[in-house]
Amino acid sequence: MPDIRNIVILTGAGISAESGIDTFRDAGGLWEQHRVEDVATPEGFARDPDLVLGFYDMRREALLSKQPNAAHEALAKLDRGWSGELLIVTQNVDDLHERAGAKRVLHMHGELKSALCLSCEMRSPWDAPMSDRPPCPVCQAPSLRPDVVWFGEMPYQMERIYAAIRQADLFVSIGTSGAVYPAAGFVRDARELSVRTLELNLERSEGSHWFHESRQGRAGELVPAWVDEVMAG
Ligand code: BV8
Repeated sequence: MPDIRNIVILTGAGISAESGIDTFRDAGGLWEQHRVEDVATPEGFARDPDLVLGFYDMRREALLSKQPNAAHEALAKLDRGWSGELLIVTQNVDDLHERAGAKRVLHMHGELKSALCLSCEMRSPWDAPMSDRPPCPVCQAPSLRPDVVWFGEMPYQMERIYAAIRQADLFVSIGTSGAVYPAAGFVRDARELSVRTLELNLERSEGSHWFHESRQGRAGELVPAWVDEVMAG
């Protein structure tokens, strides 16, 4: 890859699929079992907090038995060995990038293992259920919600993401359907800034036509191969 110094990587549910974590839109995925508006919106939470807390309790509990896969490991290897700028912007709320050893990770849609208190607005590391309304570790109020970004809520650290894209030489999208904004629009922002763009995904996505190059295959195969390629210079 010619003179690549600064890289932004966007990951989606597809990078965790081979770890056994359901994606959203594949057959049998999360959105097949639940309507988005019922479990991933503030309105859904207000309407039925038990349903929403139970949905995230189930996903948080399932995550405890999952392991990073070869794709997460490869990105962690890149993170350790890359002397230029690198930012892994993940739409995923799992912690598999971190458990593989990646450091330069940004969770734009929050994390299953974080709790947000509706009373004191503080965030706390969290890996237990919330359905039993546990006290906030900071203010003790029984008012914790999952620290994830629901539809209609502002994703986290958007300015930092756009700043990284402005500095990037390469934007790589891995395992995402390109269906949800603003993440799905990053490739266009990159193109407008003459950043080179690459997609690694099981199948063509809604945004494939925006990429200079789009490779189809499993992340567990494509990502390690691409990391070796980019580290070889
Ligand atoms: C906002 C966290 C603004 C929670 C998630 C009309 C037009 C355009 C936009 C909108 C619109 N109406 C509303 C909007 C905005 C809305 C949106 O985009 N809606 C869509 C449905 C049209 N967006 C929002 O609301 C966002 N906020 O816009 O705020 C704002 C402005 C001012 C003030 C306030 C607010 C917030 C969106 C965030 C929602 N939260 N997740 C949780 O996890 O429960 S979204 C969730 O789905 C993910 O985080 C991700 O972002 C999104 C898409 O999922 P993917 O990761 O792509 O997974 P998916 O299953 O779809 O695809 C998997 C892919 O992997 C597939 O392509 C598959 O082929 C591939 N794959 C499978 N296996 C493998 C593989 N690839 C490789 N290897 C494999 N083995």
